[in-house]
Amino acid sequence: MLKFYYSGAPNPTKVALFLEEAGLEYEPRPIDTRKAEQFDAAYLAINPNGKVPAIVDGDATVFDSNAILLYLAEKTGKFLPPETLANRGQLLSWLMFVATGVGPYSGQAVHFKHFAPEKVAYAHDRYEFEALRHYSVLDAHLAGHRYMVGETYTIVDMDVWGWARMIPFVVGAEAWVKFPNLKRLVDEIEARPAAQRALALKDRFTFKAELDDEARRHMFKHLAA
Ligand SMILES: N[C@@H](CCC(=O)N[C@@H](CS)C(=O)NCC(=O)O)C(=O)O
Repeated sequence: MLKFYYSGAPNPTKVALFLEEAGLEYEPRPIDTRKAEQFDAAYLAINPNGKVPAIVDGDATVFDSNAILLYLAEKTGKFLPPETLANRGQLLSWLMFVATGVGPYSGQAVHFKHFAPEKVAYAHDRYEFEALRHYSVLDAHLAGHRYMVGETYTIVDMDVWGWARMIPFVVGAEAWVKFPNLKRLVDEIEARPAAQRALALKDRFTFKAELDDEARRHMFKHLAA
């Protein structure tokens, strides 16, 4: 059975959404990143980048949430737009946009807003600005389209949901006022039973809650370097 290595963080949660939407059978394998389980040798053999999510599906090993979404969609034929070159171009463009823009800028915005041991105004402002700018690109696109690609619910919407649902934590809840179209999509997805099951997955195991010195040592390795 497909093994899903995950935590309750945004990138694993979008893969959980696909697995639940597609009704695929899978074995959840919790990786507690605050206890350094992402650096166990056995896990590094699956994801050499030492992050979640990853999957092992028979003899296929896939890491990085965006690669996993594309792999699973192609494997099942589910949650892809109608098969045209134009749709394929849009699908790849938006997937890469989330992978290289929305995800990393949101992650760094969270780091400098909530977790950095010292307040660095320049870094905080830059990443918050860029996270907001990326969300505004999504919002503008969704002003003219119900979904991100091809007017059907696809893996790109799941990909967007993974981070956009975290907007209050990333840049502050007041930002929703600026992104009514993105909020509409997030609310629509969040109301789906599959999304509720994906969100509940983290509660099946106990993950370490405290971001204490031990967790910081594992997750912010540059502090020791
Ligand atoms: N590009 C990767 C990023 C994965 C990532 O940053 N995962 C975070 C959780 S959302 C993680 O594993 N953090 C633990 C750590 O950095 O040690 C993806 O989209 O899967």
